[in-house]
Amino acid sequence: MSVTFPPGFLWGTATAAYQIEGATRENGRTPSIWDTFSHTPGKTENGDTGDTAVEHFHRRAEDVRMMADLGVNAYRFSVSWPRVQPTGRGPAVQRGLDFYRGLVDDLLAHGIEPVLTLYHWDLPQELESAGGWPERETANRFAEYARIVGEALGDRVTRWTTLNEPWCSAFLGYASGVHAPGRTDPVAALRSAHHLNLGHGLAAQALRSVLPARGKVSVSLNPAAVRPLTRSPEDMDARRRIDALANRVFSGPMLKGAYPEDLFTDTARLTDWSFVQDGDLAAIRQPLDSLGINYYQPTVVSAAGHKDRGHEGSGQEGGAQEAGESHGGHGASVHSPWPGAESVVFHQAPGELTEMGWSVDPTGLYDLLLRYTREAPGVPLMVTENGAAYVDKPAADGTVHDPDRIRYLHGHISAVRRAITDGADVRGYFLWSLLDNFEWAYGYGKRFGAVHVDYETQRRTPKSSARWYSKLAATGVLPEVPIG
Ligand code: IFM
Repeated sequence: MSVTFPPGFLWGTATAAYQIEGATRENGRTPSIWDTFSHTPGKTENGDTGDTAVEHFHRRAEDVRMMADLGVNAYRFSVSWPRVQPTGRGPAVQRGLDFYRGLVDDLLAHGIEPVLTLYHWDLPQELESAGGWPERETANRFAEYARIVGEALGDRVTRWTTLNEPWCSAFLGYASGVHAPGRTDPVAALRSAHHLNLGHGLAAQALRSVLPARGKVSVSLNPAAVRPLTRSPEDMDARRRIDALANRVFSGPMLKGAYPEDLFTDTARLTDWSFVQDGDLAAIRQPLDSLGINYYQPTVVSAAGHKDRGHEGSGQEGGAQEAGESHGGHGASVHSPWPGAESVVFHQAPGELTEMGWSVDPTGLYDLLLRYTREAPGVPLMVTENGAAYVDKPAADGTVHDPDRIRYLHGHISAVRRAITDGADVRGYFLWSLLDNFEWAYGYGKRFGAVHVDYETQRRTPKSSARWYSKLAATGVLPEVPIG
């Protein structure tokens, strides 16, 4: 029986500014925390940086034409804050805004809906030097930047996302230090989580004050599909702790206007949370026009004492959803990204692994879609990231075959369809990623693209998964997985 999606479903691809644009010193752009971090010896694989990335800044028109050839009807991209507002305060740089206006116009001219993310991790370095996300002022700065971009592009962009994966910004950036700015201070991470929440709420309000009535505001979270290793009370408690730190720390204030009490208890020896001020929770809980879910793999946890069966308690490898887990990757850090839950042990979920070492398990996506259907009633969902890294090598004739990725996508997109059948209001799916790109601390070694990039020549070659995805986008019917 064919697997069919509702008419009007968005079939998109996704990228982020620092991972693809390059041109980091052009037109007045100043360094972001990722420029500083990637230029610091030892922080990224091979010392890779986003200086050149895949030259999207200069190949924008070609890349949009390629998307149009693939037939996708949406494109999720992020705006580089330091390209638009180099110091993170004050007036915008017109040439920075012009780049994104041109991109949006190109997309619209090809019938591709722009889905704009304001923050995909590239904080202007100047704001980090002034304290970064642990400081409240950064949330105010973010709201000002949101207003600037909203005013400039609100006439042509309908779908807006405030933050991408604030968990990574707070806990990989400030606790484990495997992401920029590379700090290892658990209290700074908790403060950052709150100020990212506040920044989301203030930015949502700023956007709504300048966007036309059709403007839609969202946020993309990377919730962990956390499973206990066993049903023992200890393992169930490990699950609860990680659920609080990975998921409810954001969904609590954003959807319910409150932090979970157990999070306060679990972190009481670190902080009294007095940085949460009167009025903050009301500011954070803003109506959402949709909720973005990014998903890669499930997270299996147990209480301490299971080290024989699991990975080290830092949770850097093989456990927490997507990045919680192993974004940081290449092994430099021994600091936990889980303040107050450092003793929890992370286990590899069973099954096939991608090149990231992440397990292929679409049921985690299904579970999350049904969970957020319950927790955010009436709020449509979008899968704003899903995909996999594999070793994709061009064949002698130049073609790139990636059957593993097709199988991964087929399994996960089938899970989305099952979730819709079971009551989830999912309106779109965005494949991560359009192009092979800079995979943060892993550098260019991990390829997530549906389109292969030869990093020497910057030549783009759609992989077989891109062709497969294009059939899906054209018909709304899930194509079979080719044999062999
Ligand atoms: O490349 C990242 C992206 O920037 C955020 N989500 C996960 C992707 C794969 O690791």
